[in-house]
Amino acid sequence: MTVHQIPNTLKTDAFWMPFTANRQFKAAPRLFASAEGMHYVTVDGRKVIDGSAGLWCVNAGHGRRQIAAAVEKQLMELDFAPSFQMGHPLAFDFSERLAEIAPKGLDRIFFTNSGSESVDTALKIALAYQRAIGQSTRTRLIGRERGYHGVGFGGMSVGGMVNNRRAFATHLPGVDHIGHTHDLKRNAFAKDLPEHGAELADDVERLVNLHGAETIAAVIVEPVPGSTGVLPPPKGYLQRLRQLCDKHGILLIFDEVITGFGRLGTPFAAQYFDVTPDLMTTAKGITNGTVPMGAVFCSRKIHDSMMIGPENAMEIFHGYTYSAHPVACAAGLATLDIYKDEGLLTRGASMAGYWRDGLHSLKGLPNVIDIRNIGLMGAVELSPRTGAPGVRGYELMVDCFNRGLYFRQSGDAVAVSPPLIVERSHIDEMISILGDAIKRLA
Ligand code: PXG
Repeated sequence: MTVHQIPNTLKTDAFWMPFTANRQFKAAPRLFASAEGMHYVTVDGRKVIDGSAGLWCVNAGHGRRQIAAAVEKQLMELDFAPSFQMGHPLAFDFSERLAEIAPKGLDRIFFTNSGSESVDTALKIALAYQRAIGQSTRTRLIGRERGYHGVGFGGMSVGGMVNNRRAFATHLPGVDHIGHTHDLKRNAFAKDLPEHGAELADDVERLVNLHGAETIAAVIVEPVPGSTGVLPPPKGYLQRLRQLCDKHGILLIFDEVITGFGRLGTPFAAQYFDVTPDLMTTAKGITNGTVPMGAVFCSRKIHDSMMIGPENAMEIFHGYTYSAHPVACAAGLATLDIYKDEGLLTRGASMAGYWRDGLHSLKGLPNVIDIRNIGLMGAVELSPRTGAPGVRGYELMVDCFNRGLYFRQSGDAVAVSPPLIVERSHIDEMISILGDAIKRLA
C-alpha cells in the first residue's frame, strides 16, 4: 500500500477550489493520489472505483501509457507552436482524424482548450455566420432551462442552472431559454428515452412568436443534459427541435462536451439520435482528460459561407494561444488510436443493457424517486430532505467514497458515467456499493 501524503499535514488554504464547498472539503479532504484503469487510489492507499470517468472525461480509463508516451515525445520534439498564421502538422492530422468520426457533414474543426471555450466559440461562430450570410438581425441566442454549457459569460448566459447564474448578474443580452424536459410525473423510471415530452420542443416556436425568428441566431442544447442529473430527451424531441430550427432559419448547436466520444455507444450523440446539428461542441474525452483541449465541429455550410472576402483577410477574429496545442493534439491522436483499437466509441452500445438493468435494480430502495439511463450514463434521484435540498445527495456521495465508489453528485441525484472500458463486474460493484449506501441513508 502506497501512502503518498497524509491529508492532515497538507496545507489547504491557498487553493481556492472550483465548484467545491471549500470549508467543508478542507475540514475532511478527499484526495486521490494515483489512478489505473477503472480505479483511483486515495492518498491513504484505498482503491476507489471511478463511477464518473473523472469528470466525464477519462473515457478510455486511467493511466494509458500510449497517451503518456505520445505526450512525452511531443514535448521533446515540439513543445509549442503558434496556430495564428503558423501551424504544425499534428493539428491538421488530428482534425482529419476527428472529421472521420464526426456526424455527417460536421467536418471542419476549430480547436479550443475546454468545454466552456468550445461553447463560447460555437456561439460566436453562429453569430458571425448569420452576419456573413446577410442575416445580421439574428443575434439572439437560445439556451434551455437546466442546461449546462460551462462557465464563460456566453455559456453561463445560455445555461439554465440557477446557482451558476444568480451571483453573476451580468449576462449576455438577448438570451432566452426554452423549458427543460424533466417530467417526473409522466416519465419517472423510464428506461432509455422517456415516452412523453416530444412536444416540449415546440417551446422554440413560443420564442419565435415572442421575439421573431429573424432575431434568433441559434439554439444550444445538450442532447442529454449531464450536470443537471442526466436527462435523456423524450422520444422524438431532438428530431422536432431540428425541424423547428430548420423551419425558422435558426442554427442548432449540440453541446456534446459530455456525450461526445462514445458515452452513448456511438461516437457522438448526434449519431445516436440521427439528428445532425449545425455546430457541435466537444472537450473532455477528446484527450481522455489528459491534456486540456476542446473542439467545435462545424458544418461545411457554416465554414464555407465564412470563407469569403479577400484571401489575405482573416475569416474569423477568434482563437486561443493554445488552440491546437501540439501536446494536446498528440494526446488526442493517441486517444483516438486507443478508441479505435479497442472499439471504445461503440462499446457503450454492448454494455448499455447491463448498465440499465443494474441501475434499475435500485428501484424500490428508500427515497429513490427516479432512475434514468442512456448509453453509459445514468442517474439515481433521491427525494430531497425537507428544507435541505442536496444534503441527502452529498451524504450519499461521501458514504460511497468512503466505501470505494466515486461519482458526481448533482443536488439529490447521483450521476454516473464510468470509463467506457467498464466490465460487468465493475457495474456490479458500483451498484452494490450504491445500493447499500442508499439503504443506510436516512
Ligand atoms: N458543456 C457541457 C455540456 C459540460 O458538461 C462544459 C460545457 C464546460 O466544460 P469545461 O471543460 O469548461 O468544464 C461542460 C462541463 C459534473 C461536471 O459533474 C460537468 C462538467 C464539468 C465538471 C463537472 O456535472 N461539464
